[in-house]
Amino acid sequence: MSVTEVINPTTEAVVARVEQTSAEETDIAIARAHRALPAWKALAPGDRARLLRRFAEAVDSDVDNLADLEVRNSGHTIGNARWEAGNVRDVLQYYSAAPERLFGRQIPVPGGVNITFAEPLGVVGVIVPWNFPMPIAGWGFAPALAAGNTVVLKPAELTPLTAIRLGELAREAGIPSGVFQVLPGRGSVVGQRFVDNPLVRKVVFTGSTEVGRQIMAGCAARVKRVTLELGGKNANLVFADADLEKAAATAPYGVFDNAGQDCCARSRILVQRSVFDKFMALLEPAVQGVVVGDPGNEKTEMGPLISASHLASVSSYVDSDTSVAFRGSAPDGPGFWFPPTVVTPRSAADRVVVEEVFGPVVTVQTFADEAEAIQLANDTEYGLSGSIWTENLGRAMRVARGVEAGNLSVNSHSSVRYTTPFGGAKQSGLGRELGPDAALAFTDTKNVFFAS
Ligand code: TAP
Repeated sequence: MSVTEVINPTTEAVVARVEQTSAEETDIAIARAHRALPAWKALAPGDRARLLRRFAEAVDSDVDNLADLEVRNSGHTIGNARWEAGNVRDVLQYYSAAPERLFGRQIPVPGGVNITFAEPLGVVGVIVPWNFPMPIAGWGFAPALAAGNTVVLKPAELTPLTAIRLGELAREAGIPSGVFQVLPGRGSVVGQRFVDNPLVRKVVFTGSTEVGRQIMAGCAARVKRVTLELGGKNANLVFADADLEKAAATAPYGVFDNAGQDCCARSRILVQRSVFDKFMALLEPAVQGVVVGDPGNEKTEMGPLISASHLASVSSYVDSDTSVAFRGSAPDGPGFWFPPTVVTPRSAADRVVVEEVFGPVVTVQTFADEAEAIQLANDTEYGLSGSIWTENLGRAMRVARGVEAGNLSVNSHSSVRYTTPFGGAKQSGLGRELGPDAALAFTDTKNVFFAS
């Protein structure tokens, strides 16, 4: 039995030791999930809905504990961590309405009638990254369970604690044995079995584009359904006619939230040239005002990075050649700290402009007009999210239609609302999560002809 030490990124102390699930144990759990299917699927929709609501209530009564675990395991600020636990509750509540709304259709045909049924797929494997352990898990398992599937979930090796607790809460809420199982372990072991074991009928993967490609290839070999939520290099477009004070005051939170470890981080600010100086003058105090420190403190706005190796990776983007405009602060001492950093790159080909840094580093470039703004925003292999700041509604509409990304916000940095679809274009992903159709995406349409 191999055991992983879970490290607190704020103190570098070991907070837990977690047993890793082996490939054989993963197969046993998948077989258990497969055996649990018929009863879960046959449950009256209203009863499945009631169990999901009980699961939501169990999460609600454990929000403070879950949040505390996330602060210690992931270094998330306590305010964010409470929101994240609450998001799992809300997503469960939202999809608890789905079992009773998975309608088929009745289609008139010659000689009889056709009826369609939304049938659950079977066992669904959910693979979660370390940056948002709770919400990303919930966005997968809640609609999958609602549609009558059973779920095996693999948290990231670095951040398994809240997922393990969610598994316990599901059991306490009465979710039947085998219906929702959390399997901590390595991606190359547990995650790979989700891809390779034929009893798993769909893989929901959130993580890097590189691993996503491998998952997609593995699923293609078995004609297995797959949803991919991958990386981002998102633009924050600020036009001269925008409310510049608001755009500058909120820009740090659009990129430095969760220490920039966010696929939706607006890590490329693109400003109309005529207001560049004014915008930078407003941005500097906003960046220096970001409160970086102990994530357990209610006033803290940004905590540490997840690990020593991730700190080394983020640091590699800012060296003595990098043109740093200004920086915020970060504590000394133990912990994987990196200060909020604003870079004015020398070229659009610089690594820091092209690659997903996944840390608190933002580049600022300029554009002349709408056409160049759209061209720069699209000059990336990614297409996940982005923001457009302008007071001109027509421009907002034109630019939103022109930017190739799955989720855009006008005069806001909001990215994910569980009531609306979420997902990426280009190399940012495949398929959509959340929104009113997500439970349906965990079903297959069965078409039955009845001769009259
Ligand atoms: P990855 O290294 O891709 O890991 C993501 C998950 O996949 C982890 O649970 C990992 O397990 C597992 N995994 C690794 N190799 C695997 C394999 N061969 N087969 C199956 N599973 C495997 O990403 P990360 O570094 O944790 O997360 C950061 C990335 O996620 C960023 O690119 C970020 O943009 C992206 N992200 C995207 C979104 C959305 S919604 N689009 C949201 C959050 C994050 P281990 O435990 O072994 O690492």
